[in-house]
Amino acid sequence: MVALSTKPAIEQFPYIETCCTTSALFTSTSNSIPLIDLSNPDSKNLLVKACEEFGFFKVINHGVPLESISRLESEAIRFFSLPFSEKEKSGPPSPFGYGNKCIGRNGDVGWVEYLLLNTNQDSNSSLGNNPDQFRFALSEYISAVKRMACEILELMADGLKIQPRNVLSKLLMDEQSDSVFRLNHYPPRPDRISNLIGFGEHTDPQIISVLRSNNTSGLQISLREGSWISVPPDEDSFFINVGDSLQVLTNGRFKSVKHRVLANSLKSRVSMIYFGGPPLSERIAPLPSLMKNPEQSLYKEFTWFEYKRSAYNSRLAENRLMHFERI
Ligand code: GA4
Repeated sequence: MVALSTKPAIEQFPYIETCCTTSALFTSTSNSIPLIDLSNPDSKNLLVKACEEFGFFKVINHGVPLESISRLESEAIRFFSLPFSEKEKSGPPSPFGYGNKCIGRNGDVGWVEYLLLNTNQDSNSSLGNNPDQFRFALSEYISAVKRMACEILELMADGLKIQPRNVLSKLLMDEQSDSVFRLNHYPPRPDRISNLIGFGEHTDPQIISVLRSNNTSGLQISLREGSWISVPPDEDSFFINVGDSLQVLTNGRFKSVKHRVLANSLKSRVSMIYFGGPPLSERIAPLPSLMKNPEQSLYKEFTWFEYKRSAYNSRLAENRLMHFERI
């Protein structure tokens, strides 16, 4: 049994409003979430379409070995099952480490506990009682998922007909790539509470996010017109999000997807997410091959460092790109 610490009190947690369009909130539209088979020769075009329409899709035939997925999931479950006093030794997240209920540093809370890790540096923080085994599982999984993310970014470049095909993937391959890894545990919701928010609505600031979860539901994505759709869980597949930086790199052609997690289940949800980011000094601007002239850029000039600093100073639900749009 995994216990969360006692504060903040349950009354302080955000809920979703169910007064108006409950059916729209919970309509199961599994058919409409794009499914991309990476072994399909047409996947490059399907990827582009999915990124333009949803900023989100599900991937099969991804090449990530199932053993590395289940090895890391077991390590994550082992870690989250430790007594709170043990897990606390890996926190607080500043920004890396163990966090419980508090997300970021600006007052956001959710029914979640998590571990945030830097993918490029060996963290000094303690990682439970078998840290070497945990670190091995992490590095094996992150390498495989990063490879898949790069393959997807190269297929996107092919689909967009831009050269060289590693124009996006090189940002993740760079030794200085500022990528992050997150393990989330959403404990079952308390009996008396429904519609509890696990992780509030937001877009991811990075280029691309690769998510895998166990078979517990909770993830929802927002469609352009503002309704939310539930994403049926699938532990054998990966879900890919377009991040804010990819929206800018494609001059708004790809949409970074707003998403959230409801801790609405009686089962625990465990998710693992790789957030592929560029080096801090990288200039984030529309790729020249996607514009006729620089005047067409929808965004002001900025580096990833500047965007990240602004993101970390914001609340989760804020529209962070707004401050970087050209008027
Ligand atoms: C969202 C994507 C990643 O989970 C994350 C999050 C980060 C955090 O948990 O510390 C942020 C959030 C995320 C965006 C706005 C800021 C920063 C919480 C928050 C309120 C690790 C990231 O890079 O940005």
